[in-house]
Amino acid sequence: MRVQVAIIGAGPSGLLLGALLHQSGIDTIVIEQRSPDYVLSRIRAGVLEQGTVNLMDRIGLGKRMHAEGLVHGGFNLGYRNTRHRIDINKLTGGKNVMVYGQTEVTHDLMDARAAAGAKTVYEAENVQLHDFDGASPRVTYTKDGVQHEVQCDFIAGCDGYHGASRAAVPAGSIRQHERVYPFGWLGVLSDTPPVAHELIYSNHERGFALCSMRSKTRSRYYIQCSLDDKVERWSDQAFWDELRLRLDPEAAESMVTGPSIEKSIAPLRSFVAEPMRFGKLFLAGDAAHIVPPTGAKGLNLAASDVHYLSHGLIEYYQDKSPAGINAYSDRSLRRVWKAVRFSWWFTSLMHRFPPHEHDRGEIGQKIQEAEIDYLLGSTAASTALAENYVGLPLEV
Ligand code: RFL
Ligand code: PHB
Repeated sequence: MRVQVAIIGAGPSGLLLGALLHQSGIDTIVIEQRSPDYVLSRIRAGVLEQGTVNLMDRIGLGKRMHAEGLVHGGFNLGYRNTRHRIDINKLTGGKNVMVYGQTEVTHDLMDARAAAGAKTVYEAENVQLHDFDGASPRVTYTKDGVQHEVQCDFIAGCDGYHGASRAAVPAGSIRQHERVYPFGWLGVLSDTPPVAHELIYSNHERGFALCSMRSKTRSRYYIQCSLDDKVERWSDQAFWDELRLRLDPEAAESMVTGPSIEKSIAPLRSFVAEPMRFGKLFLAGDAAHIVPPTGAKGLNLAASDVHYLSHGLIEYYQDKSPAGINAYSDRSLRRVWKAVRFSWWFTSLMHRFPPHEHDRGEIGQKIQEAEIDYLLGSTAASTALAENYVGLPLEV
């Protein structure tokens, strides 16, 4: 088989890229190693920036998102038993975020791709990338015991942090930057009404907690946990008890608990691979970079990568100009590094660090508290937080 662009991975970045290219008449195949149900069972992001919302609108998939998504003009910082509202709408001159789960975004993209009859292979095994440094890239995979080969002009590596695409790049051609944080997040999804109308990010001496949601009847909560913690150690009751201890009295009092429908632990890391292009292979989304979830930036960065990459590829096919694809890596990385900085900063501000951590101990804790005090008392500092939270502008 031959296509113009072979896309590896049917997460948000792969499916979004597929939709944007399809809209411009560019022929693609999406090759995914898991089943659609497996992809949809991963509970991840919940907060979309305006730029991500605009992309969904641009491909005609905004209808359900606007009907079911929740528009938030602010969020709360919990600190010393008090909730402080960050009015992101006012501080950014009218910008908001949209609470609409990654599962729903992926669902909408999968349905649209199927309806358009675009080529998608699920449960592809042994996906391998070949000759992307030459004129004729290829992707091979096995499906139901039969080996297949796809010839293409370009390969988009949208297969996440553990995927085959970045791993196919020779070690000498790629620089990798990484920080692993000394804690993880234990997350619970439950069919209970959210504790508050907007998100609460809570800095607490027992550890960070986040109250988020998927709808008015479905909540998503996280608590900071140690890296060696195990999900099996946390009964639902133990989770609710610990979460309650980390919230202000009003939130603790009004929290509605119920059985968890998903419970998982995620480690936190910052990671960037540079560059994001190797000959005819482009990396996008988590395949190229990871941020800790505190700033809600991962999915939104995947969307901005795909925005730049789709522009470059469309320009290549329609105007015969390689300018956009040549600029892709630098353009994306400028935005990526700013989100890496913001996510690192917000993570450092909100979590409890082990005392032996570099630059922590008692003085680190005191500096963290001074910074929160400063943030809550300074319009300039709150504006910087709000500006980053709603998402920095996309270059055109
Ligand atoms: P994905 O979603 O990992 O999708 C990659 C796809 O590639 C497939 N794959 C392969 N396919 C073929 N061959 C191979 N060898 C393959 N290896 C892997 C995988 O099965 C998968 O289907 O990457 P993508 O598309 O780049 O999307 C990135 C986002 O998923 C990620 O950045 C966000 O979920 C991060 N994130 C958040 N981002 C936000 O913008 N806002 C949030 O509120 C937010 N909250 C979160 C998060 C991530 C979290 N976890 C669990 C890490 C909360 C959490 C807890
Ligand atoms: C979520 O709802 O899963 C979520 C929201 C905000 C974050 C991270 C995760 O910063």
